[in-house]
Formats: sequence, C-alpha cells, structure tokens
Amino acid sequence: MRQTTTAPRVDTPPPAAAAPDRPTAADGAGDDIAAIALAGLTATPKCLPPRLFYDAAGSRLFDRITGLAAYYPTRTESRILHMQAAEIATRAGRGTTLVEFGSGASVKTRLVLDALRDPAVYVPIDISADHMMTASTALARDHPGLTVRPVHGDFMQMTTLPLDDAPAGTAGRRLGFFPGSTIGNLLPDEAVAFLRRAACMLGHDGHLLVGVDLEKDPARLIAAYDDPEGVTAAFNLNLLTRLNREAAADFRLDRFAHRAIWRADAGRIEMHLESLADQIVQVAGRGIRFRKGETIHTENSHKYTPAGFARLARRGGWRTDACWTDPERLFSLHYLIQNH
Ligand code: SAH
Ligand code: AVI
Repeated sequence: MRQTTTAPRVDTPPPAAAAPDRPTAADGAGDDIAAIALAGLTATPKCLPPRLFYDAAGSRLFDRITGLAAYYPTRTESRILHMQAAEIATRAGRGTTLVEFGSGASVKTRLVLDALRDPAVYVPIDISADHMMTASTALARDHPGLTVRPVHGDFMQMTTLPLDDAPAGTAGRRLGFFPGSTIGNLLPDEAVAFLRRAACMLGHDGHLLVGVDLEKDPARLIAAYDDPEGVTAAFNLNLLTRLNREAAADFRLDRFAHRAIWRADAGRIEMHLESLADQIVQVAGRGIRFRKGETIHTENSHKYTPAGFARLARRGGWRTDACWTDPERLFSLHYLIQNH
C-alpha cells in the first residue's frame, strides 16, 4: 500500500505584490491647459505644444501608431536595441538606475532592463500620468527585484530627479534612456538645452542612450506621418477634442484636417491642423478667428544624420561612444558619454 505522509503545513505569507512607488509630481504635472491653448492660438502663426497630444486617448492613439505598417521607427528601434542589448549592458555596468524620458508604455524599456546586470531602479518620466502608471504597474510586476519610481511631469522643465532617497545599494550609474526619437520633437536648440539638463540629472558619470530617426526619402516620411488607416490624423485631431473638454473650446472636428509636410530646409516633418473654412472658435471665453486654409502647427519631428546628431550631442555636453543603425539606415541609437 502506498503511504502518504502529510508534511506539517507552514503558512508563509505570499510575497508582497511588486508595485511601483506612488508617482512624484514634478513641474508641468498640473499644466493650465486653457492658458497654454490661448497662448498658442493667439500667436502668429498659430501653434500648440506637442506634449498636449498625450491625454489618455492621445497616449492610446500613439500606441496604435507604433504598430502601423507605415510607422517604421518603433519596430526598427526595437530591432536595434535587441541586437545591441549586450553592448549596452557592458557599457552601463552593474546596478544601474535607468531613467527614461517620455516613457509612454515602457515597451522598449523591457529590452534594456532584461539586458542590464542587476538594474536597481527604474525612473519613468512622463506627462501622461495614468498611462505611465499602468505601464509602471505591469513592469514592476514583471521585475520583482526592481524599484520603480515614476515621475509625473514635463521633462523640459526638470533640473533634478527625486532620487535623493535612493534605496541602499544603488551604487551603479544613472543611465538615461530617451527612445522613440522624441528628441526630434524638440527644436535643435531645445534639444541642446535638454541634453545639458540631462547631464545634470544623470550625474557626473551618467550615460545616455538616445533613439534618433534618420533623414530618408520624403515619401517614406510622409507615409509614416499620414498613414492610410488615419490613425495619425486621429492622433492630431484628438488635440481639438482635448481642448473642447479641458479648455472650454468648441472646435468642430469636421472643420479641420490633418496635414503632414516635409520641410527640407529644416530637416523635419511638420504636423498641422488645417482649417477647412473661415470660422470663429471659442476657447476659454475668447473667440479665435481662423481663415480657410490657415493651420495650427502641432508638431515638429526632426530627422538627423548620425554625424549631425553627434554634433548636436557635443553642443549638449556629450560625445558619441557608439552609434548603431539598422541595415536600411532608417533609425539610429546613440550611446552618449559625458564630455568632461
Ligand atoms: N518612449 C515611448 C513613447 C514615445 S511617445 C516610445 O519610444 O515609444 C512620447 C512620450 O513622451 C509620450 O508618452 C508622452 O506622453 C511623453 N512626453 C511628450 N512630451 C513630454 C514632456 N514634455 N514631458 C514629459 N513627457 C512627455
Ligand atoms: C513621439 N514622437 C517621436 C513621435 C514622432 O514620430 O515624432 C510622435 C508622432 N507624431 C506622429 N506620429 C508619431
């Protein structure tokens, strides 16, 4: 007869669920959307800052863009990260604090974290709070040993990181991660100013990994920013929906159209919203007049050559330790080290 013994049961408490810290609010977390909208719409020419794209709906639309056939940057950058993960880990060293600017859904982050040796802390920084927290919660669950310390705010207004009380044992360097070519959404002088502030935030021996979209056939660029499915158009027009809700505006979306234009002289794709009629739109108690054909400039997306971006990085206090591209040279990943 088979005997079974019943081992004494020891009830061990389940391990505490890995969860991100509560988000730290930084400058820009409580933006006055009506004031920002009025400033842009009373300027000549009319413009709106691209960070306004990223309310909850805009963040979801951006995530759909990243999966579009025409939008090559996300999958190309992921491939480069996958290929170079070991090189990145060697350069970064052990016990890294990974600081991501504009972390969004933190998808590519996982490629970096999985390669790094004993990463200690992950600091996602984003203006889109709920989207960032959803991503941070999933990431913390999948990396139980990692401290996840989200920061909600505008990375263009930040000069320090809330890491003074970093967990004991985080002796590794800070590695900044700025993927997606979000740096291309800044004017070159703004990018230089950002790079200088990033050097302060990351500390004396901090490193910075930046994804940069490359110059290419304008037809390919236009297709990426005016996709046949109309997701980028919905992303652009969602700005008006956001202003209707958050800036007491009454934009009619059928009276505006998405436009994507290649500006060879500036090396950038511009996104605009074109007024399809002469009209007056109420925004925060003011009547804003639009002529037919007039546009609101909503985004710049600068494209660089590897050498051109290396020059920009040098102006920002960094030198390129490595620059990796894909076989088609669509996208580039720059590993930057401080220039001191
Ligand atoms: N890093 C992700 C997402 C890129 S989309 C990727 O590579 O796919 C740009 C991200 O930056 C969005 O999540 C947006 O909310 C955030 N963002 C844009 N401007 C910002 C700003 N000024 N400060 C903080 N986050 C910003
Ligand atoms: C976030 N950023 C780098 C994207 C880009 O390609 O400039 C935003 C975007 N705009 C339209 N499509 C995607």
